[in-house]
Amino acid sequence: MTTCALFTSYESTEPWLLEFNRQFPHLNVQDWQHIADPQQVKYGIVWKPTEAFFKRFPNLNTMFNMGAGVDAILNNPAVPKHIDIYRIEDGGMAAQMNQYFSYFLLHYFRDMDLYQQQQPQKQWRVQPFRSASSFSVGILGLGQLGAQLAQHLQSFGFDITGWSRSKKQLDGVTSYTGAEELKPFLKRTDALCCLLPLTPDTQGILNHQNMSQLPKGAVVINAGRGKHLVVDDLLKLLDENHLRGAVLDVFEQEPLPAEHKLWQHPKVMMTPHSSAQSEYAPCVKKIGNILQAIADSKTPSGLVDRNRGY
Ligand code: NDP
Ligand code: OXD
Repeated sequence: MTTCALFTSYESTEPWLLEFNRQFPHLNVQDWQHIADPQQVKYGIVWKPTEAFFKRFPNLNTMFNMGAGVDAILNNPAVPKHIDIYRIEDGGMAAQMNQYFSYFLLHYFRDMDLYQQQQPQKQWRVQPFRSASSFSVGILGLGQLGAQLAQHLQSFGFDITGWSRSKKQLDGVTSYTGAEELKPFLKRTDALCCLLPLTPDTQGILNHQNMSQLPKGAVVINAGRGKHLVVDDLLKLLDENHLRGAVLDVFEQEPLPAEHKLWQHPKVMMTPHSSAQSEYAPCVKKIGNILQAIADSKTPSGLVDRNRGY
């Protein structure tokens, strides 16, 4: 029987174990601390595993990251280099990202920030009409989450573009690729949505040089990783009124320290890394199906390319 060791750093393993048992009763998924014979364990199902986990299971050869982003696991020196890492593709997160970005994009597109400022002044003033097709939403990263967001946002009639490493053929989406197409992409983007993985190539991509290419009055929404953003560059562009506002879900240090200046900034809206969470049922289904594919000697998708960093 396949034994899998389950490790979670932020919550009880119980709901995951129940879901594995419900969907895949033939798999022996156990809390990592309760496994009687750690030597025979080859599979780990983890979120931010500690060194103790790898010490306990010296014969691991495959790991499932219980989230989409693998930056933490790839940067964890305790993770042996020979282990195959699979990540969660979608796992219920795409629908949540669609809700999250829709909410904030409509906030700005329908001038809710301006009406919020008008209300305490008792100002009855209708902001000028703007057609949805003139509002350009640019998505950094057209992967599992970004591509589904690009499709979803079309129902609002926005002009949708995306930037990725490889060219995409997505209905209604203008695809930009590579460093040379970043500038033209940014120049036409009114709302920049970041859904990139954090890699050496993407770290700090939301910097002054790039964000100042956005048209005056643009907004930035970052749900990728905190290290994509250079916070001081963002604050400068907001304070100079080049940018209209920003929404941040992810931060270099999480939880964001109480003394951080971002908490107080009037043009910044923040959420505590809550834009999309791994959902038990779809994530367990993905992991179970990958284990089955491995057992059948098939090549499942979701294998992380360590050289690319995602
Ligand atoms: P994918 O790996 O499916 O997609 C990544 C996309 O980024 C791809 O389109 C890829 O291009 C593009 N990309 C990567 N590197 C570059 C580069 N150097 N230049 C241009 N494009 C690049 O990831 P997901 O969509 O599943 O997730 C994206 C990220 O979202 C995660 O890594 C994580 O950081 C974040 N996330 C945040 C959550 C939150 O709660 N805040 C929840 C879930 C995810 P190509 O297609 O050509 O390979
Ligand atoms: C993820 C996340 O990467 O929750 O899945 O950020």
